[in-house]
Amino acid sequence: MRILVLHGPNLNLLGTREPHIYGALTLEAINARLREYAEAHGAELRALQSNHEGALIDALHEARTWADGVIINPGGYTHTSVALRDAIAAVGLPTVEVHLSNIHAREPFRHRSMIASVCMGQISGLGWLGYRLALEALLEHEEGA
Ligand code: CA2
Repeated sequence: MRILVLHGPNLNLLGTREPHIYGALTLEAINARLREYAEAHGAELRALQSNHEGALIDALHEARTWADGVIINPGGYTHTSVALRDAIAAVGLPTVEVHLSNIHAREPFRHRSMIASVCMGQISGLGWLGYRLALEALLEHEEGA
């Protein structure tokens, strides 16, 4: 199974500030843990972080040619991007939305996700573990397919 992990804007700053909200791990450390878990389960993982909406959309389009599933933390685009939502829906790959923080326990503008309804599910508030649980969910989903 091949999985695309997409990290949206500002997530390249992980581990450098706001650890009380987003945890102390860097993005590289999260990707390394995920990759290790994927390999132990016979899956291949490709990770990309971008601060640009179009680059995230291009990566989703390209994933149609090689990926079996997508894990996405769209960062701030979660709450604003119809274009990202359309791309996820158009590509049609099983997709899990992940947030490090609990978006439902934060400011009201974070409570709405534009992409949740086109995803298999949403994991929010469990820190880096959310990514691993998303991976587990995609592996299970593939097995049941
Ligand atoms: O909780 C999450 O994972 C979010 O997707 C993170 C986004 C935020 O806009 C969403 O509402 C929830 C923000 C990412 C910012 O990442 C930073 C990391 C370290 C330092 C500063 C920002």
